[in-house]
Amino acid sequence: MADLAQLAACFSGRLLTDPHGMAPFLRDWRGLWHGRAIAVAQPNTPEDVAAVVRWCAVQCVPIVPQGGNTGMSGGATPDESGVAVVLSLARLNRIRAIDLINDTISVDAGCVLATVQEVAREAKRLFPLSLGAEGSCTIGGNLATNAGGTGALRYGNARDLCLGLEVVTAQGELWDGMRGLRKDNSGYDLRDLIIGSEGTLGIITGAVLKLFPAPAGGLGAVAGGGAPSAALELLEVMTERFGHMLTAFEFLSDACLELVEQHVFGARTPLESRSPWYVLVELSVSGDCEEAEAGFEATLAEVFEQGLILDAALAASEAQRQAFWRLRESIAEAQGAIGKTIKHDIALPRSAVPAFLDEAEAVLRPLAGQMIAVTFGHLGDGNLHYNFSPRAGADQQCFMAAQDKMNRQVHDIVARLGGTFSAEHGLGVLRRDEARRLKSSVEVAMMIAVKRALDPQGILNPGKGVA
Ligand code: FAD
Ligand code: 2HG
Ligand code: ZN
Repeated sequence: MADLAQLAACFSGRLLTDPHGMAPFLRDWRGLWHGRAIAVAQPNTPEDVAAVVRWCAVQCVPIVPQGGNTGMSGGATPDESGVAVVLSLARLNRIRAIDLINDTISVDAGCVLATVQEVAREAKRLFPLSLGAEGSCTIGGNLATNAGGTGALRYGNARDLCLGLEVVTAQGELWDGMRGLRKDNSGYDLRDLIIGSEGTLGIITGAVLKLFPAPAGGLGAVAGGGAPSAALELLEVMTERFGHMLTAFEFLSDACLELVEQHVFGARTPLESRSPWYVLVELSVSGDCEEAEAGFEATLAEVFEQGLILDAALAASEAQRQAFWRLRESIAEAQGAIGKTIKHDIALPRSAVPAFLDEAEAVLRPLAGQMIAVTFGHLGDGNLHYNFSPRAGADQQCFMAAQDKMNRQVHDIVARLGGTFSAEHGLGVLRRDEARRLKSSVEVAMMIAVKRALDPQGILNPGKGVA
């Protein structure tokens, strides 16, 4: 039996062992996964994180790193065995430095994403990672999952926004890789190995992040259309006309809009008519906002004339633009409000999206009486959340029983069309078995070799990810 008094004495911070205090750390936000742990450690500094890991390494105690606990794949929840320590990074929340000449910000891993965005804004810069959970998720969690979000079309995923990392190894050593370098070919890229590894290869304690010029303004429009292929044609037009000004191209079906209108207070479509799908298009403007707005409006009118869209609304104010975003960002919450959810986080070459939607609909048609498709996502990145909810009155357990088979059916179509079953939320426990089924044996073997080399005892987030 591990000596928790010894653990408590080896670091500064807080050690929770009472069931009430530990409870929020032992379940995910959807309530889909529940686990047990011997303790929740909340160290104050990177050195304290290293001390906790050293203690765990000596005792051979598994560690489950946790940031804001907003993950979608169960990666931050311990298993039922009750032998792990949950290692919360939330107290590591200092902004360490901002360098406006290098355009970088150095932060502790437990900094909340919205705080980093705000500090950048105050310095007249942009930190462009943006997602619905930004008020609670942490930079460490964003990097550990290589989060995408709504700005990835223009600025890339979390990986593309990170120049350096500070990491505690499985042996409890602190690696200082806090380099603000845009070029560095001095060996294997350990930073990129840790990013996206979901706490299975090392614990991120700090990061150097890229900053960008803050745009002078933003323009947002919601447009409705018929066939999804028209949404892709619209994307092509917007890219040709506006290039780098195009910062988001988000997709939602009418079922999503209905859900949000029903379950999110004050949410209302800005459009006069209903359409099978909608896109939320955002342009960021650095020069003349009025000229850009006129060009945006003229383009929307043109594509309407061509029949690519059936209706459109351009935000007339910043408040209206925010209201458009609220419709999009509230889908996860609205879907949660009607019960259990089957989620897919797939990505395809954008050109293959219409074929995927047709094929998946045909394969899943026998289930249509019991469940509603809630399809939305980051169409600009080819990333769809091809989700399902039970129809009103349907048995939730029966609904969830369909999950594994449905996952396989959806992922097989995705694989055939050259896509991936895991785009931005990570594998966690949700997609671990699918990773083993769908990845080549060569790829899995290389991943297992990396895991064994960096974490030979297998104490970092065991049971999560492919290895
Ligand atoms: P956690 O949930 O605490 O952990 C996630 C994983 O990272 C776990 O495996 C955990 O062990 C590991 N981890 C956490 N911190 C560390 C660390 N410091 N070192 C090593 N490992 C660590 N994701 C997107 O990509 N795009 C979206 O648009 C998006 N929208 C979302 C909207 C909502 C409403 C919600 C609830 C979630 C959304 N997500 C989205 C999911 C997304 O993965 C998380 O919000 C975020 O990236 C996870 O950060 P976190 O701090 O909450 O991590
Ligand atoms: C989003 O894009 C998030 O809103 C959540 O990634 C996706 O709820 C989901 O499946
Ligand atoms: Zn998403």
